[in-house]
Amino acid sequence: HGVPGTSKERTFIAVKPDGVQRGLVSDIIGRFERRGYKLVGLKLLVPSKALANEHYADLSSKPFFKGLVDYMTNGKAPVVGMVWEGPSVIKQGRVMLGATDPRAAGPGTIRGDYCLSIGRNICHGSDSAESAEKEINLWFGGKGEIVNWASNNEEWV
Ligand code: FUP
Repeated sequence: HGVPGTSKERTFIAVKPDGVQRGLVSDIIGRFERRGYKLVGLKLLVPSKALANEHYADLSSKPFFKGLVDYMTNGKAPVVGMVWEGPSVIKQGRVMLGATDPRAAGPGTIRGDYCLSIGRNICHGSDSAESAEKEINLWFGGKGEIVNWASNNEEWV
């Protein structure tokens, strides 16, 4: 899924339940659209425990792991999962999200503009080519869930 280092690079971005509850889905999608990235995957779901456990497998030994998985899966609000494509989208997606701890996130970033708590930091973005590959397969592994389409904003006059 995607070719890192090219215009076909892809990353997994999610609006977490607090971001959906707060009505920030359109803002977050809009920022990626206006930047010029291409939306190639989009779904609304309450993730299963199995999905959230696998998504955060690297953090399974952390004290906040159980609370993190519960917050993602308890169904009080769903998650919006997305795959975005374009040049340097993995790195720039993280820049657009801002630091994991919102208290360190700069103004103009999603977290820097909208939140203060690390445990409710609104959004997720893959942190490397390896995690993008893993997360896209995990969240969008079904046949036809990613759409390859030709956007018209890849070359300006
Ligand atoms: P990120 O790659 O930005 O998602 O950051 P991490 O993988 O380090 O953390 C994943 C999620 O765990 C964060 F989005 C929020 C949560 N977390 C906490 O709740 N407390 C912490 O001390 C660290 C992370």
